[in-house]
Amino acid sequence: VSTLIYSVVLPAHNEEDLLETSVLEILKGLRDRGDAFEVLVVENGSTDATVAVAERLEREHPEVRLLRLAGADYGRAIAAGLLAAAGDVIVHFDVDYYDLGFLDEASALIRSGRAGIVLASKRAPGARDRRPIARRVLTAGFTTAMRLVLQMPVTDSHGMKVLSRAACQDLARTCTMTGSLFDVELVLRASRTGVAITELPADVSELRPPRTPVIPRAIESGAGLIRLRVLLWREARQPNR
Ligand SMILES: Nc1nc2c(ncn2[C@@H]2O[C@H](COP(=O)(O)OP(=O)(O)OP(=O)(O)O)[C@@H](O)[C@H]2O)c(=O)[nH]1
Ligand SMILES: [Mg+2]
Repeated sequence: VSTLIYSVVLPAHNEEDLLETSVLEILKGLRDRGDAFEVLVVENGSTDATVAVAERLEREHPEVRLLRLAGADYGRAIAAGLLAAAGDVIVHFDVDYYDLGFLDEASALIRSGRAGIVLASKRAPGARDRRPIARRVLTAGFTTAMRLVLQMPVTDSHGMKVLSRAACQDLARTCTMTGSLFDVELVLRASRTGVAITELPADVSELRPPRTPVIPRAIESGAGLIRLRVLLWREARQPNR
């Protein structure tokens, strides 16, 4: 069995238009770099041809593995990808947002042991966020809420990140939040257990316009934040649950 360096976890839901281009670009980038890797496409709940596209990619490229779960859920997909990953360095990309330059910089920090998680932050000094204004405002509000409600030690936990498998796989197993709150829970639990977390400024331009309207998105995030707050309070009161 060869030792994998990278596992790229790529959650995919209704991505028939972008999946192939994104996977091919990621494959090319990593093949050029020369380290052994796998790309885990984690699909759930798609109603378009995503599964057919992913199955074909899996047949044609030995590095591609498809995981399928029931029921659309971003958080559960990421969790499953982290748990299935065999590489020492886990890279979480989105189908519409990935950056091999970030992978290089972040994985150097992970491989040297200087960080356990490296986040691409849309809110860090020097970040460039070219998404629509409504998304940027939402992110700014969510960052403030995370810091106030959860004492979150970082400015952004969504989107691209690189993680040390040794530091994060057990943690991922303990995280129960679904949807977009999974990332928040993982980063928070990691910081609470002493995993070193570094943020690099992100340069974000997504490959397509947002798919969820901003108000439902804000409600989902806000409600999730409250659920996570309550979960952590309950845990603190019954530590041996
Ligand atoms: N497996 C899985 N992947 C998902 C799900 N929802 C989104 N994704 C994937 O997560 C990544 C980001 O999804 P987007 O729909 O672009 O979400 P976003 O950019 O956070 O939000 P929008 O601004 O609303 O588009 C993409 O790779 C999607 O395919 C889901 O329910 N299940
Ligand atoms: Mg998007």
